Amino acid sequence: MSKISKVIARQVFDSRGNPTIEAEVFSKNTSSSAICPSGASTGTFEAFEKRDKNNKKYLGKSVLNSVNLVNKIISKKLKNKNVHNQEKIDSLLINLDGTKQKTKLGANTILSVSMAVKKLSAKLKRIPLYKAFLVKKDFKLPYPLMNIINGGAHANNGLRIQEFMIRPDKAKSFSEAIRICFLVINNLRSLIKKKGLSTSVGDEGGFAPMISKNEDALDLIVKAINRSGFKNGRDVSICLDVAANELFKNNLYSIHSKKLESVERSVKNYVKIINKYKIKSIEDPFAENDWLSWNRLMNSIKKTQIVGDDLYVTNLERLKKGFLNNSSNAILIKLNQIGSVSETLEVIKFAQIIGYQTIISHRSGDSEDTFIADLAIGTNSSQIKTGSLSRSERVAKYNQLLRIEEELGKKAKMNKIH
Ligand code: 2PG
Ligand code: MG
Repeated sequence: MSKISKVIARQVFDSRGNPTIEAEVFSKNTSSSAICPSGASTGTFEAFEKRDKNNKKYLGKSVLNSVNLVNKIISKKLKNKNVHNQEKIDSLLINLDGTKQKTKLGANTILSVSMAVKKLSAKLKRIPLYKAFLVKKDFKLPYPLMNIINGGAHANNGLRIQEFMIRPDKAKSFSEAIRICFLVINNLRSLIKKKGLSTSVGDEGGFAPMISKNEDALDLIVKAINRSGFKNGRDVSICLDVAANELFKNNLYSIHSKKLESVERSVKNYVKIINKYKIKSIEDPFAENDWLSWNRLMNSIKKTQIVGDDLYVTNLERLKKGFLNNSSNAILIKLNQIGSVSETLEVIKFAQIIGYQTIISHRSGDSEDTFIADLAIGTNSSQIKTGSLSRSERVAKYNQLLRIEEELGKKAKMNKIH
């Protein structure tokens, strides 16, 4: 047994330059730290992100109260607790908070400590972090869902859809997966340049050219895939995150153009673009409470992966509801949507039992912390969504996966995607 001696926290900054919390957990002279990420297009049912609303010094965005909570209260509570008993530590923190959405302590406060505990436990056991989760052998690498064009709330170009991603289905290794994405991204950059558009990037590292039609973005991506010598829909697949919460008004949606349209029309248009662009995965095609429309889409498609993000918010109760409603066949996993490592693992376990694909995800405000790269492997998740091959906070996760692939050597295999 290794006992926690103290926990300290500090305010650091995320990739958007906003304050966030880093916790550091100590056991004698050894320590591990973790940084909490932060979303922009957040679901209503996500656990609460605590910020100092009244502190004008940081425009109400600082997390100094959370830092205080860790230093003054959480540290005392966790002192002498066994660092290897993650579930016990997480439930202590959850009970200390005592609210449904972690509004008292803040999910960001709790999660930073929870992740740091997990890291310290692995460090003290002298095992790599990816070996400290659910899978104990036959580790598999996830396919990257690489976000190469940013729109929606992550850019200011007017694109309806938030994320246009590619998945290198042809890849037989993770390094090959990255090479394929690298080629497509470089060809995409040339194509965007040729059009006289900006090649600057959005929050998640994808290009954010001033185009506003979804189909223009999709055409550019298909061209880039072809130019790279790959076949769209076979070697490389296009995947989308619509983030439809942001495009929902009076039971109508403005997904396919600025004009609001009925669910029926939206479904028809989805089927159209799925066929035309051989789209393999769509995340949040409808709003977080519009269960019926999700089911409608599921009944209208055959093979497409339908991913619940804002719909489930990594919450077991919502996932169960979605399963009964046949809302999707995959779930996006974000640690800070629920606020602790143990609860996240519970959701992943359940999702895999019911046959859902699990996709581990970053947030649009992220950091140099690479926890999710290890989590993807350690939970046998088939995919990871962590931005483009640009911006160090995104690339850090890919680099960590490359390191793990190297460490696994000949035993390294890619996961399966259906
Ligand atoms: C999403 C995420 C991550 P945000 O919607 O899936 O890409 O964005 O962190 O802004 O919620
Ligand atoms: Mg999403």
